Amino acid sequence: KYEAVIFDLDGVICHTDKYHFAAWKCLADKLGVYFDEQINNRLRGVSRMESLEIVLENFSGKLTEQQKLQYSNQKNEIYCDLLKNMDSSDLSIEVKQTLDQLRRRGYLLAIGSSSKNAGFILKQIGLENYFDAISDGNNITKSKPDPEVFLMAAKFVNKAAEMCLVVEDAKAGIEAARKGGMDCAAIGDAVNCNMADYNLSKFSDILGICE
Ligand code: G16
Ligand code: MG
Repeated sequence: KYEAVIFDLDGVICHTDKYHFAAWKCLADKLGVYFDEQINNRLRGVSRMESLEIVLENFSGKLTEQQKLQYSNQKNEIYCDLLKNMDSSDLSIEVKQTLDQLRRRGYLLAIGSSSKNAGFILKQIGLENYFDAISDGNNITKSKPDPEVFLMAAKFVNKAAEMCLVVEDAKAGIEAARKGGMDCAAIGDAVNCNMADYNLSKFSDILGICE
């Protein structure tokens, strides 16, 4: 049924949540803003600037656009420093074997991530040059739930939306896939929103869908 699989990166291929949390927490503490894991969960799949707006919901002061940019840059510097801790051990054997198997079955494999750091993360976990295409925060103007990132990924692998299956861990990503006319499989927290075509209990379940 499908010819290409488009994977979200953070929360699907690997887990960068704890680094995002640590970096946002650092910024929030500096601003004297309350921040916890629950607020961090709302940032999944959302762009950096939109994430900052969510972090600032509990901030009473007013910031100029320039200050916001400065703060989001500060968060990103802390985050990128933490990403240096990642290595090939952050790519699970299950994920790697599943990807290899999909490739053997003839599927094109792409990344569809909101992150501007996708290339660096892929390099850290040893998947640099692995995917047939990478669509990420650097080639889009609107982030999830807008379908742009997935539509670009489909375009990069030269497949119509109906030929693509999206794998996502965030509600914003499931919405994006649906708006783009693609079927989607939810994994992790996204299973709870009950909006996907398939709910995966583990990554290798994709092999049951893409036979
Ligand atoms: C990821 C994360 C989001 C993050 C976004 C932008 O999206 O899930 O929490 O805000 O990237 O990241 P950056 O600040 O590195 O550009 P995805 O789509 O890979 O799950
Ligand atoms: Mg994600």
